[in-house]
Amino acid sequence: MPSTLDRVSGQPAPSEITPRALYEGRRGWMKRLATGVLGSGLATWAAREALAAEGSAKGAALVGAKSAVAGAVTMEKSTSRADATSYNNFYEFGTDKADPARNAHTLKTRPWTVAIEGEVKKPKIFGIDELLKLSAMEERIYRLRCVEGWSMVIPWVGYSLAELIKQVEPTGNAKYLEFHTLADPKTMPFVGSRVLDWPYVEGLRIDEAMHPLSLLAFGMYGEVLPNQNGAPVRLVMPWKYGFKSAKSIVKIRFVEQQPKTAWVKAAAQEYGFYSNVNPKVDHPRWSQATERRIGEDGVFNKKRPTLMFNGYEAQVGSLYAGLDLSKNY
Ligand SMILES: Nc1nc2c(c(=O)[nH]1)N[C@H]1C(S)=C(S)[C@@H](COP(=O)(O)O)O[C@H]1N2
Ligand SMILES: [Mo]
Repeated sequence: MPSTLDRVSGQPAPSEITPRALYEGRRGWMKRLATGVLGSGLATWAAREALAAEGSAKGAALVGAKSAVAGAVTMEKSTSRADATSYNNFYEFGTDKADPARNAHTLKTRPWTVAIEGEVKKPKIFGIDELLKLSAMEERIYRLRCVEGWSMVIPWVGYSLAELIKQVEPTGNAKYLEFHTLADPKTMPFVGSRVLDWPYVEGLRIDEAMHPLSLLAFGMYGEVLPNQNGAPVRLVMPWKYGFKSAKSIVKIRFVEQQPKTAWVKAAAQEYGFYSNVNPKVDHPRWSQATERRIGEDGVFNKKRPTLMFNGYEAQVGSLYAGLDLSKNY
């Protein structure tokens, strides 16, 4: 059966997604990278098709019991593992969708620590094996909606971020969490490029972070996370645009002020702090009313209606009562 992956579909080009100045900065960077394939869109699609066909090597098993958290297991058909592990955004490894699968083999996921700092009574540096044992693993099947207009359905393995937060006992001053991800120029070829101000920093309000749907993920499809999907530990925020779901986390700071996230620094008028999925608030350069489900839609189609809070409104809507969502995008 031919792959149903989009080839020249409504996917915005990187030049549309990234602000022009940054894009031009990246163009310079890309010219300096002497890798024939990067320049050619067609070659890149072909490379990704090949990666998808191969499938990335299977990882060690990591299974979880079906989550009992309300809304955590959608009945929608999951995206194929091949697509979810070959069509990625992980800008530390490149800006084309095929780059992470091609380049992230250099990421060293052992040893790995996650430092918990700031406004907590029990700051601590957790080793990854300790984190893996901190709470029972659950399987959660979430929709993932990228701000670019595509979506997937992915079976993750992990536990609620709240389990980790409870262990470190936030102080009364902890209003926000700031997530720092690895920025290692030796193993990540685009760290040092001007695409973003590295490290990739993300943030959440503490009540958002404590919500039972906020997931600390270690695996997907019943296996440990492939590097390109954010090994060994990442966030998954199903009601927010995908870029809030920071990959390969090394530090979590509890802070009083709203964090300056990498995307807000890059283009605050396009990517807000909240970034809740919202079909009624368009991106300044494209509509957010509909989306393309990867592996499902035709080549040029973007026909699925996007749902308020990505379909998690019943669970998370109350977090935003009284907040003007068109101003707090
Ligand atoms: N560190 C880091 N995390 C990141 C990104 C990134 O570039 N760097 N991209 C984000 C974006 S835009 C999306 S859509 C999701 C994609 O996750 P997936 O590749 O596992 O589907 O990861 C997010 N997390
Ligand atoms: Mo994204």
